Amino acid sequence: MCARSPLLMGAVALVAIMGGAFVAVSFAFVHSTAGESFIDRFACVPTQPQVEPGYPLYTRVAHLLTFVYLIFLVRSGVQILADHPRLYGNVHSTPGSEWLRLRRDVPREPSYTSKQDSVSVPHWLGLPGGRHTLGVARHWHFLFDILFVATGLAFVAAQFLDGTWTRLVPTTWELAPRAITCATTYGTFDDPATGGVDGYVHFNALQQLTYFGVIFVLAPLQVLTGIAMSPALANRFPRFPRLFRNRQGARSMHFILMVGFVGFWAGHVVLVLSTGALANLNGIALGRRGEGVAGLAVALVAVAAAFALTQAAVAFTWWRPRWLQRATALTVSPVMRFAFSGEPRARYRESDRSPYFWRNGEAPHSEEFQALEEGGFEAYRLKIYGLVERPAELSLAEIRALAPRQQQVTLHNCIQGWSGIAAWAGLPMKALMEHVRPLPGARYGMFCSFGPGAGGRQYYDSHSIEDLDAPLSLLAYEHDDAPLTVAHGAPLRLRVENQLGFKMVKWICAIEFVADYRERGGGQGGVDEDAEFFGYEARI
Ligand SMILES: Nc1nc2c(c(=O)[nH]1)N[C@H]1C(S)=C(S)[C@@H](COP(=O)(O)O)O[C@H]1N2
Ligand SMILES: [Mo]
Repeated sequence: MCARSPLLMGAVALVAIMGGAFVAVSFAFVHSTAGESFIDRFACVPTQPQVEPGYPLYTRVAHLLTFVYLIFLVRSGVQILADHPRLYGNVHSTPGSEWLRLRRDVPREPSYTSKQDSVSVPHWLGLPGGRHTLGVARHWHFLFDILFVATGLAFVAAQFLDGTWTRLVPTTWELAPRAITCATTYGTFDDPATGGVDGYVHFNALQQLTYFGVIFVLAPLQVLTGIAMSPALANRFPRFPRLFRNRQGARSMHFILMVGFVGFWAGHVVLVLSTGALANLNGIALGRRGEGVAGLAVALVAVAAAFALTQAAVAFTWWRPRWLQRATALTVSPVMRFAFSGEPRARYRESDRSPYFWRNGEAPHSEEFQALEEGGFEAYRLKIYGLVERPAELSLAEIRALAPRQQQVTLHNCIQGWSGIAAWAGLPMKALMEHVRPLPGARYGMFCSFGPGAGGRQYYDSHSIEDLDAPLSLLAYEHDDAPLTVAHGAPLRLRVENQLGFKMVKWICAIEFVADYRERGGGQGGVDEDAEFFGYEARI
């Protein structure tokens, strides 16, 4: 709380000061001689040719749907943010370098994990609310992404087909000075409509510019910054995340654009209500003119229903979380597998390494593991079994001897939001598989951990043979030129560079090759997939 309220108060103060300054400047401008001649020259009237007055049914429906989608997206987005409530401009996510954070300094003890760093969200704000519920929040977010993009594309296509795009798309630079006149008109608490601009027939210049910006700039940028956070997409198009500097730049911008959407709503609602609410709402909700209360009634019902719908989604989340998980597995995952494929490569230099590398996961505390650790892992044997021609039990020395040590400097992407660059060295999974020779029926490798996972179960996860065969899939025994520490997963931890961090099992105890991961554990492929409902395809 202590960290939060100054931030909130600061934001409120900033908005108040900027609003006050805007009003003052508007009055000064309107009453100056220069201002008067400017307004004479660039009136707040529209610049587009006359089209059919009013809003066709499809516009009203798209408007309503987008409103509902955005509530889903903002609420689930806030939930995802709360899992790592820090925003950075640098890709290292170094504590202390945040430009915005809702969390105190990172404690110095090496056992502190990023999961402990997550914060709780109220159930009326987040979707679904609570702490560390981003697994399910991501399903809502991705499902509504698809709806949002599909509806947006259909709306824009319809606008171009029926010619009403001229209401939105600027066709002359004069729109900018005219929009200034509109803004100062609002700033002096005047309504441009009294000057003869009827919003039902024409948007004024400021409306046109703003709506155009939201639909054709803000929304596409929001999609681009969202997918720029995918490790798999970055492997295929390495220059793409650099448009936003890096993964954290994209994440920061995704947040700023969200604030932009919410700010637009606030301004939009205030202006709709303060410039003839009843007439405006009849136009927006019913597509007709008039002063009746029908439009207001429909709008109120729609807003209440939209909020009720998202609250129902909160309840649905814990009623049928598997359905939610299945819904993205059927819709989002195939798209991700197709579009976000591409061989991972190590594109970083040793000098790019992060000064601080976040840690995650609860270290093993079994007596068996403690004994292994005390003996310097001399007695450790990695068991490889299941659908393989030559099952094996290998000591660390044998693992080192199996193939030349491979080193790679890569970017790690945690599902919670942080990232970091490190050098990992170890045995390529490819070399290990050449040694044990998976049988033709083997399709997945299952990695179990000595450490505990969600719900007190043993941590495990799995990968397809294809992903394990990639040149950068590694059983790491070194981290940044030193033997792997227990904090980072000693004696062995996995690297699969086109996936999110949770798929990279630490403190590996054994590898089993199977025909289908559904036959093991809770059936979802990993402990986080079983207990936290994470999606199996962790490419974004
Ligand atoms: N056994 C085990 N492995 C694990 C986890 C865990 O909780 N238990 N967390 C995963 C997650 S979410 C991440 S981001 C990475 C973090 O690796 P690091 O601690 O070396 O940074 O480990 C992964 N491997
Ligand atoms: Mo993670």
